[in-house]
Amino acid sequence: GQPGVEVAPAEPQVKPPKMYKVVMLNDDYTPMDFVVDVLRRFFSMNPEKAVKVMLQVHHDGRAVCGVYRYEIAESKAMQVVEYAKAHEHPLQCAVEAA
Ligand code: TYC
Repeated sequence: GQPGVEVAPAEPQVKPPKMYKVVMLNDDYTPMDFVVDVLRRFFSMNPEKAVKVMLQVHHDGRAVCGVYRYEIAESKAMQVVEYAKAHEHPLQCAVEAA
């Protein structure tokens, strides 16, 4: 370029982290009220949203509860399954690339 004019090197590209969905799965045994409690407790949903998502899982077999970075998604999924196990419910969730 122009003599004596320094051009700063391009900044390294800062890319957003890959995101992962926590997906709640239906089963025939976990009580609806318990699923609503889980959605409120672990995914900070208000009562209306929690009921809506619970019914979506009940009718469609699955629904996305939230999208997070990998470590957070895995941690939420594990906490939900452990909490359900502690209450003797078979509730399951899965982590999938968003
Ligand atoms: N299908 C369950 C019932 O009829 C309710 C349920 C909803 C279970 C969502 C799991 O992720 C779930 N009691």
